[in-house]
This record gives sequence, structure tokens and C-alpha cells, in this order.
Amino acid sequence: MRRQEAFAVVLAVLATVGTVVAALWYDRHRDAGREVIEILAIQPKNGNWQPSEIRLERGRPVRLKIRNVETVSHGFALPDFGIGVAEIKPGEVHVVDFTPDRAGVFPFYCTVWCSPEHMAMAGRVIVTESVARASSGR
Ligand SMILES: [Cu+2]
Repeated sequence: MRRQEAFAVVLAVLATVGTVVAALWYDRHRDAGREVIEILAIQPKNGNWQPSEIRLERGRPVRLKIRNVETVSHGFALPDFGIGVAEIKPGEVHVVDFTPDRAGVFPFYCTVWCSPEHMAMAGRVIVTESVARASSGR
């Protein structure tokens, strides 16, 4: 009986550790080839988007992980690239994949009335020409 219990404990530990390792591996595998940027959705009085300025390279695939760390809902819009997440509930993470095809400065903002300062909940994406393209152009 004791031996069986010990065996059961070992199995339970292996199953737990295995699941965590598999999840981490899958997460890394899935992100492969993309630059991953985590953005925290925070209302202005608590600090606003973090980061509120995101630097990307034109032509380089990116994955945005937008995490709402507050107790109110937020939204996310980056209209110049046709990106909109209608609602990110408290604690949720939304994943957005895209490849910026233009250089420039593009605003992003919250789309849910989260607080009196909601209209100020904004940031910007700065897309630059990639280093490789710039140096191979001459
Ligand atoms: Cu808002």
C-alpha cells in the first residue's frame, strides 16, 4: 500500500512537471520566428500602457501579448494596421500577430471606457526600416 501511494505521488509529480514543461515548450515553439512584446494595459492614473512606446522593424513579424493587469476591462486598437481587440477582460491576455509593412509612427489606444482618463490611454508604435535593408540598400 505504501509503495503504491509513493508510486502514485511520483506519477502525479511527473504529470504536473511534464505538463508545465510541455506548456512552456509549446509557448516558445509557437512564438518562434517572431519578436514577442508584452504590453500591459493600465489606465492612465495608474501609469498608462507599459510600454507606451513600442519600436518595431518594418518587415519583421511581431507578436503582441496584451495583458490586462487591472480589475476593469480595456480594449486595444492599432488602426493603421487594421488591429482591434474589442475587449480585454481583467486578467486576460490577447495575442495579436502582424508584420508592419510601413515605417512611421502609429498611435494605439484603449477602446473601452475604463476610467475618467480613458481618452488619455494611448501609446505609439514606431516602425523603422530594418538595419539589414538600410545597409544593403547602398
Ligand atoms: Cu480605456
